[in-house]
Amino acid sequence: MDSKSAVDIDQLSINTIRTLSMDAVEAAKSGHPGTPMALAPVAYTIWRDFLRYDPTNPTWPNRDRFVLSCGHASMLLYSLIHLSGIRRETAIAPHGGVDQSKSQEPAVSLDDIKKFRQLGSVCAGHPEHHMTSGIETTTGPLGQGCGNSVGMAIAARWLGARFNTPDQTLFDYDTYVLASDGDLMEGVTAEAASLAGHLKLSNLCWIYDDNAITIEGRTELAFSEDVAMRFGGLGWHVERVADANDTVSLKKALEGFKARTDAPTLVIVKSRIGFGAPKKEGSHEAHGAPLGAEEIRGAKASYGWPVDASFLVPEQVPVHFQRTLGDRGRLANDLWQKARGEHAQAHPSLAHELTECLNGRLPTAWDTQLPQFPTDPKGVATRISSGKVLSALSSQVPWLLGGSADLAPSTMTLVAGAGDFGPHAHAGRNFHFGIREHAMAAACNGMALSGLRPYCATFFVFFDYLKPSLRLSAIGGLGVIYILTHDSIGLGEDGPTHQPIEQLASARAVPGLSVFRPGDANEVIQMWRVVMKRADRPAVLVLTRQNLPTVDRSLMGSAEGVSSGAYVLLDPPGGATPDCILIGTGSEVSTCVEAAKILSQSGVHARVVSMPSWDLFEEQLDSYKESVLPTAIRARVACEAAGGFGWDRYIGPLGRFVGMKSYGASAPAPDLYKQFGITPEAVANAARASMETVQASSKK
Ligand SMILES: Cc1ncc(C[n+]2csc(CCOP(=O)(O)OP(=O)(O)O)c2C)c(N)n1
Ligand SMILES: [Mg+2]
Repeated sequence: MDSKSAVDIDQLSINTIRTLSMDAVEAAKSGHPGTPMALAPVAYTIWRDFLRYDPTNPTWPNRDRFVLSCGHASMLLYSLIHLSGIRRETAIAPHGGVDQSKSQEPAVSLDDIKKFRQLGSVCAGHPEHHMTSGIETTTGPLGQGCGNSVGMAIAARWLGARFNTPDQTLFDYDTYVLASDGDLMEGVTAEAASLAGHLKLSNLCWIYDDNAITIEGRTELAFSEDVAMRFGGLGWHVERVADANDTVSLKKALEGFKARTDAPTLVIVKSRIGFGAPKKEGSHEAHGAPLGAEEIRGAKASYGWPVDASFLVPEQVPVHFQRTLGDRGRLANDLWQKARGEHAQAHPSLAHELTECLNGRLPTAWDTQLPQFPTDPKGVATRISSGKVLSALSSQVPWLLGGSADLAPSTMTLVAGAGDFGPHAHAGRNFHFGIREHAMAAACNGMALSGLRPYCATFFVFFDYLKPSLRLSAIGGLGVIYILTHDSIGLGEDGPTHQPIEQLASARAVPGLSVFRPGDANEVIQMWRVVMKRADRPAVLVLTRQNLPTVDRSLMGSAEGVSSGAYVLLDPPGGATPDCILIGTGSEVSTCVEAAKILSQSGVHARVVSMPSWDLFEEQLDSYKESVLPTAIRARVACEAAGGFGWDRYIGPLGRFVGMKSYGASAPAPDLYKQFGITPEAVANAARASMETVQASSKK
């Protein structure tokens, strides 16, 4: 190809991305055309010259990652996926293990693009990872993609340290991110950038679209910091490109990234939103609405494009993507597969471990080291029993790794002997995320997307600090394990700012999230068993600071009942029909057991149900649910040291809730339980009251 036609094909490719994006938004009558138009040359340069990506094998484990953090520019990504011919992959092996199916179907066809933003389309309004091959992570909430990318870069380092050998480099991928003003303004990005700078993640490159425009207008309305200086201060290497259309300078800047070995890179690129649109270029009007026929014709004319053609893909453009990105990616993938074969020959057990990890399976011996917890009236805090279980699991599952937001000594998440992950220690499995809960969760999403099984930990009250990323774990079906301790007023003296009230209801309201509040050490073991087997959804483990008695299982229901979400812990002696049901979770299970004893002294037969997980209980057959909570027994009490929101569904209109109606207070835990009336006596009284209500209502 001579240099003239080389220029032409570049321009043709860039303009194809632009026009596809404009046309799709126009057809959908909604969407964000301006940023794809402006960033087309940037994305194109990355994909043409840098990205190691095999479109025929989009889950190849050592592929470079491309993250569109400004997910509103989704048409940019769909255009790239379409033009580069990424195949649709049904992920039998979610992280590019051995068995993924090799479909010949495109992940995004031109027809799909024509159905942008319509029901059932693979081209959703914002990119959704679980829906479409080629989308590395779900983005749209600004800042999340930036946070995820730090986890992806961490995973590349960890996988490299674990599986590379002197002869075979199996993991050395880079992660590229496109980020907008909104991304850079979000707090999670600041946390993530700080962490990445500290960890010297030189395999991470963010490209900042410095277009000086957001929805309300020019960024000078709200954003006047010196971004380069900020990132310099965070330990990043900073490159600048004065014009997004200058692909030569872009290439140089990206080469600057490739050359760095000691810092992540930020490339600040000045662009004009809606590039080429006669009236809307450079204006916030190009951000989030169709351009309109007139502007589209004008923009197409300025590109030298047939003004009346829509969804036009010149046939040489996909061919060009094949010859650049495609050929480079296929070659790299072929070499990698060869290296993996040699790796398997030379290091069979390591290779086996890698296969298990990438296939999302548990090693055969994963649960062989689990501790046993004998009956103990004084008991142990669930954060402590959980820490023991975590250590036992870690010893068998190398890719179970994580850490806390500076609370490991409290959350019991430091695994002895597992080593620390740090700027120069990539094999470590204890992560120190710093006091950055939000970025911790966002990074864990990125780690989960890379084949690892991450956990992260903090106090339960700071659930709210990480919630936006947790929500994306749930939307994307990512098996991040959230270990959240100090779960109620039971934490005591730290007072109301640290005592969760509404967090349980809030967690239970998240679709696709498992929430557990185990009642004793043996429930903790069973909870972990369930969680480890469900890598396709996130889990929140709500654990106590204070000791809980370890229940005598020879007298009570087996803790295996945890796997059904709720189970009968204790029934009245002699098979008597219960007069009432007391439902407890976590620390209040033993309160309910004590209440049952009190009631029995006055001849009232109570059933005690331990209900560690609502969502798991909801998954059970109706017949099982009926066996635990028989409809006929309407006198019910739920006891939980939290707000009562949502409990009506289990206690019904005649039941009572014993728990918190306000924020807590600063005092020793036993005083607080008395102060707020969460005691066996209160539960017993509530049961009597509920029984009276039932009686009164049946007389009516
Ligand atoms: C967390 C979050 N807050 C708000 C929004 C709504 N929103 C979408 S894009 C955007 C800002 C647009 O400006 P910028 O990020 O610079 O993107 P550009 O228009 O330049 O592409 C906002 C506020 C969002 N997607 N995520
Ligand atoms: Mg902007």
